Amino acid sequence: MEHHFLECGTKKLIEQLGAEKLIQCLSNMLLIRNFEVRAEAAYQHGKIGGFFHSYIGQEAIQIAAIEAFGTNNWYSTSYRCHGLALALGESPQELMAELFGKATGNAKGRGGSMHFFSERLLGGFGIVGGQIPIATGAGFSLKYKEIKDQISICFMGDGAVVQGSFHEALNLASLWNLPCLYIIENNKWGMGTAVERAVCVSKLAEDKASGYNMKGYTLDGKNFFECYSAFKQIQKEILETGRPVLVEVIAQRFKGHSISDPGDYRSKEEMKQLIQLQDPIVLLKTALIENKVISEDTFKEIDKDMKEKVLAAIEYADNSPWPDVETLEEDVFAP
Ligand SMILES: Cc1ncc(C[n+]2csc(CCOP(=O)(O)OP(=O)(O)O)c2C)c(N)n1
Repeated sequence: MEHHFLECGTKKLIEQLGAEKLIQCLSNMLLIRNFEVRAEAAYQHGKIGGFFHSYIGQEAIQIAAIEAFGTNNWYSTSYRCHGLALALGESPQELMAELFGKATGNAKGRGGSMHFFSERLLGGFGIVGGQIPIATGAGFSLKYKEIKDQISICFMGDGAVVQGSFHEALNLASLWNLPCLYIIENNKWGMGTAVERAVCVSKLAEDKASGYNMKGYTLDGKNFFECYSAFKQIQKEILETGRPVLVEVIAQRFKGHSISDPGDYRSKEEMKQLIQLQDPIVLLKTALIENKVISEDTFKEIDKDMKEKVLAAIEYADNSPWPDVETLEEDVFAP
C-alpha cells in the first residue's frame, strides 16, 4: 500500500513540532547512542557480562514512536531493549546498573541487557517473538477495561515474523479488534542470516498484513520525520477504528547482532557507506541545522551533555552494591 506519510513536508513538521520538542528528541537519540557506546566499552573492560545487543543505528524509530504516541501506552520489545527503556524515561543510572548486574539495577541486577522494564514497558524479551502474544494480551486488557485512549505497541525484529507466535498473536488481535500496533524493525539481518534467506515475502508488513485482515505500511527508519508523522497518523487510525495495524520500518544496524558478533557477513566498505550515509542522528542534525533549529555548536554541546550523563551512570553502576545473596529466591514466580 503506497502511502506518503510526509506529505506535509519536513519543514512544516519542524514548525509543528517546534524547537523544544525537536531538541529533546535529538537529545534522547544522542543519549541512546552515548549509552550504547559507553556500555559497550564497559563490557570490553569486563564490567558487564552476558548478552548485549546494541540499538545503535536504529535510534530514530523508537524516539519518533514515543514522541508520537506518548508514554501512556503499553510497550513491549525484543532483547534489543536499551533504547526503548531510555526513551520511556528510565534513568541511565538504573539501566547501566542493570547491565553491571547490580542491586540498584532496573531489574535488581537479575535481568541484564535483554530484560529492561518500566511502568509501561512490559519487558525486553530474549525469546524471538516472545513479546508478541504479550502485546496482544495488553491490547486485550485495554479493550476489556474500555480504556479508549491507549494502544499496545510491540516492537520486533524481522526474524520474529516467521515465528508461530507472530501468526497466532496477530490473528487474535484482528479477530478480536484489539488496539495493537506491531512494528517490525527490519534491520535486514537475524543474527548472521539475511532477511531474504529467512522470510518468503519482501515487504514484511504490506505483504503479510492482508493475511490478518490488517493495514500494513512501510516506513524509512533513518528518517525521524517520516517515522514521527506516520506513527502519529497510525495511532489516530488505531484509536478511531480499534483495529490492529502492522508496520515495517526499514532500519539499519551499525553493529554486529550482539557484542560477540564481529559481523563478518558485511564488508567494511558496506559498513562505511551505511554509517556515512544513513546515520539517523546525523540526518536529523543536518535537517535541524538547515532549518536553523540548532547550530553545529549546539549539537556538540548536547552530545557532550549526554556523554557526561552516561559517564555518571557508569560511575553510579560501578559504585553500586552487588545483590545480596540472601535475596536470591525473591521475585521468583516458580518456587
Ligand atoms: C525462539 C528463538 N529462536 C532463536 C533464538 C536465537 N536468536 C536470538 S536473536 C536471533 C535473531 C533475531 O533477529 P531479528 O528478529 O531480526 O532481530 P534483531 O536482532 O535483528 O533486532 C535469534 C535467531 C532465540 N532467542 N529465540
